[in-house]
Formats: sequence, C-alpha cells, structure tokens
Amino acid sequence: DFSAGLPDPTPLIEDIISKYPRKVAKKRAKAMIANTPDEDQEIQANVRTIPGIITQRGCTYAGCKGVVLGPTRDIINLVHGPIGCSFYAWLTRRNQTRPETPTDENYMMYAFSTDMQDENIVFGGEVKLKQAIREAFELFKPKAIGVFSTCPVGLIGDDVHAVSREMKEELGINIFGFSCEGYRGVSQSAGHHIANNQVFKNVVGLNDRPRKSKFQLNLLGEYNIGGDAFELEALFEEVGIELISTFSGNSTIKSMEYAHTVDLNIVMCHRSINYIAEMMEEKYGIPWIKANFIGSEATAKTLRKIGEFFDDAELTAKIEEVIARESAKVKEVMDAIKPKTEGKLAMMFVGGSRAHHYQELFKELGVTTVSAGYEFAHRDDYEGRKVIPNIKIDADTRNIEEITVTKTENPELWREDLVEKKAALEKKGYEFSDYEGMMPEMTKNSLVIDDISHLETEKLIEFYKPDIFCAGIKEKYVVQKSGVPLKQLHSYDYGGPYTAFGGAINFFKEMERMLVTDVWKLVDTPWKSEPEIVGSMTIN
Ligand code: CFM
Ligand code: HCA
Repeated sequence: DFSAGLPDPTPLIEDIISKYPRKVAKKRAKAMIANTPDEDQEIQANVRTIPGIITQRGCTYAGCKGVVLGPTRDIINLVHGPIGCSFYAWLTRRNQTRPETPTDENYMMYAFSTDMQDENIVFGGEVKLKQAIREAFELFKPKAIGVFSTCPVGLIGDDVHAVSREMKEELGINIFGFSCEGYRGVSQSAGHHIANNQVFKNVVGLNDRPRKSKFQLNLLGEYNIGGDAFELEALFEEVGIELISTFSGNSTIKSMEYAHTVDLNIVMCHRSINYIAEMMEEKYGIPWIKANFIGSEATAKTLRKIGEFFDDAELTAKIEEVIARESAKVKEVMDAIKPKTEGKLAMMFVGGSRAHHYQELFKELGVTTVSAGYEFAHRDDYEGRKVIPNIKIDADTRNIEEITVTKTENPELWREDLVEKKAALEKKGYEFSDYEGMMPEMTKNSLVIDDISHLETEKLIEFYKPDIFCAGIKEKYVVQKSGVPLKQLHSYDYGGPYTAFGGAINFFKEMERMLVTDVWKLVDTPWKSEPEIVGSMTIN
C-alpha cells in the first residue's frame, strides 16, 4: 500500500546492483535514479548496453528503416541484406496507412529485400543491389526508392550511396541510401538520426505547393501506430488546420517534398524526429513546439498552445468548442472507470517517448506510475532540460554525416514572417522548444531506470507487485507468467488508437478490462515449482 507516498527505492537499487559483477554494477548504478522531481538529477542514458545483459533495445536499422521511413506508403523501402532483417521489419509495428484512392501507391504491404547470400558477402553485393532496384522500378514504377544497409553491408564495404546515385541517374527517380547498419550507435536512436538527415537532404524542399489553408502545419514524430494519426487528422480537420505532412504516419514522400511550406512544426515524439524539426527551423525559419496528444488534458493543452500560436479568434473559438465537447465525453467514461482503477500501480519501460507520455493517461485514471524508463532516450528526455551532449559518450553521432544548413543557402524560402512571429511570441512568454522531460513530472521516490535489463525487471516486479506492466513483445510473456498483465505500448497489442480524446476513451476501456480483473492473480509461475531446468551432457 503506497497511499502515503512511495518508499525510497534505494534499498531496491542496492539489491539489484549487488547481483552484478563490480564493473557492471558501477555502470548500471548510474542508470537508476530515486526520483526527486524538484532537484536537477543526472541519469546515465544513451550509452552502450553491457554485453551479456538482456536489454529491450533494438538496432540502428530498426530505428531508420522500421521507425522513421517504414510508415511512408509511396516510397519503396528496399533492404540491402539477408532476408531476415526485412522480414522482421515487415508491418510488425502496426503502423497503418490509408491511401486516398484505391489506385494510389502503397508499398507498405510488401517486404523488399536483396536477400543477400554467402556469395554476395564474399564477392560483394552491389551488382545484386542494382538488379533489385531495377526490378522494383520495372514492377512498380515508384517515384522514390530508399536503400537501407543492414550489418553485413558495412562489414563488406558495399557502397549503397554510390549505387543509389548511379541508379537515380539511370532510372530518373529519387533514389537515396541510408548507412544504417544495425551495429552503428548504441540503439535505434542512431537510426532515427541517420533517417532524419537523409530525408531532410533528399526529400524536404524538393517541391513547392501554393498555400491552400490559413493554418498549415506538419505533425512530426507521429507514426500512426494503431491509427493514432487518423485520430489527430480528424481533430485538425475539424478545427480548421491543414496537416501538410506527417513524419511519418499515414504519410507520403510526395507531401514531405513540400513540408517546408508550413507555418509551424509540432513534434510529438521528440526523440525520433527532433533533428528534422531543428533543421527545418535552421534552413527555413519554421519554428517548432513539443506536443503531446496522449491523454485528454494533454490534448487540450497542446491544442490551446497551437491556438495561441496562430492567435486567431475564430480558430481559438473552434478549438475551445471541440475541447469542451470532447472532454465531456472523456470525463463521462473516466468517471465511470476511475473509482475502479484509482490507487493501482503501473510501470512502463518503452522506447524514447511513450514511457513519459502514457503516464498522463494513467494519471487520469488515478493510477500511479511507480517506475518508468526509456530504452534509448537521451538525457534531455529524462531530465527536462537542455543537456549539451557529451561527445565522448554520445556514440549516436559517431560516423554519422552531419548536415549543417544555413538560411543563406536558401534565401527565397526563408520565412522572415515566421522568424518575426516567433520572436514576438517569445517576448510574450510563449514557449517553443521547451525541454519538458520525464523525471520532473514523476512523483517523489519513483524509480527511473534507463535501458532496463531482464534481471532488473524481475526485481522490480517482486518489489512493487504492480497491477500493470507496460512494455513490448519481448517482455510480454515473461511478465505475464509472473501474474502481472502486460500492455504493449509499442504495438498496443490489438488496440488503439490512443491519441486525443477518442483515443483516451479507448485506453480507459482497455485499462478497465486489464486492471479490474483477478484473472492474472491465478497465473502460477512455472518457475515456482521448477526453479531451474537441469540438463545433463556426457562428454566423451
Ligand atoms: Fe518515438 Fe515511436 Fe517511441 Fe520511437 Fe520505437 Fe514506436 Fe516506441 Mo516502439 S518513434 S521513441 S523508436 S514514440 S517503435 S512509434 S513504440 S520504441 S516509445
Ligand atoms: C523496434 C520496433 C518496436 C519494437 C516493439 C517491441 C515497435 O524497436 O524495432 O519490442 O515490442 O514499436 O514495433 O519498438
């Protein structure tokens, strides 16, 4: 019973640490924080996982191909590598798309791969890559092809960029490569960075589109998992704001080409897309703000912030009308469910933004987040303040071609009006790229852990006995076998959307199903009666 406040987790941290060898213990201790929200605490993040520890993390290729480029339907994403890399990234993320007409380009249901074999590893795979690009072009006539490097590509030295340039010339469509070999960097995070750089360099600004609407914006870092972006598209349409492009849920390369024609970028998942937001500001003068559409209060706050930016009486009135109408619907469901969920405990270990954003939805149900952490976020995502990256440990930027842009490169596209508007709003106290993070918003003595390991997960469950654990597919069944329900906050299991007002209602109903049942307590862990599987082997 934690109703009087959370217990100091220091003894738990010490217990976990005591199980590790000395060097490992020293490193892991820096990644675990007994949270004190009003103090500036430092957490170790974005550093290499210690080999041998079972981590939740994925690879750079996953962050580049699967996350950032995967949800865009009118580009052929061709994976240069063994078939497994392509197969594993084939729609597993539940990113949805909705072509405008049945004949519109949509390549998302295909898995394109060069299917590298031993022979290509020994003699090189560039010839096969060229053939694959030609074949994809002949079959589909796409307007763009992206070529993604998997681990062996970097090891054998195939040059995907040179091949892409050559094929672009030969076929006359946009073709560009990504050096997103899985082993680069320390996690998916490096892949986001590589993807951002290449999309910005090869796509954004290729085309112009005359203004059609009074208010135009891009939604950055919204990947349409379980239909999240559909929910937001409907919301923006109703209030009268035109979404030019989404990076990159329910998205098209075509719209990204004129994404620089917006008035404002709103950034949902800061971790994966902050680079494009910053490059667009630097090159075109387009300001950006952080947004959160997870939870009804967060949605209302974000809508109001957008309203303040445009400062238009009609828009403000419309936003308030939608907030009033939709909040009432959310409240009705919340009021019915909250008495049953109040006081329950949750923990969440996910990616680089949701472990923070989803705490809002739990708060609305009276559920306390006792422990949380990201897989691959950086210190600013945790600490809520600008952290100058420590070059020595920030493996993320290693070997990554950095693009620096200046407005003088593109004087005719530089939006002086926006730059002036930003300065004026800032003077009035309006915040743009603020650094709100997870730790200042969590309760005193909650336990914050970066890149949680399997051992730590088990120890936490033993200690807190949470009512729900939120993570991904790799954790799901292990956690459930210990009698705790697991909600996947990556794929949403089979649920969603969870964004905005309609999404909050979906989530509350789902939580009612998962939290208000005793069925999980009936699960008996197999290792209670059989703590160890003992095998025997005879060596001759
Ligand atoms: Fe951003 Fe994401 Fe996330 Fe992420 Fe991901 Fe994802 Fe995630 Mo899985 S972009 S950081 S790399 S919100 S795929 S849609 S769910 S880990 S918390
Ligand atoms: C990835 C994608 C992932 C994995 C989810 C999971 C996703 O990291 O490659 O482990 O369940 O959201 O699909 O994060």
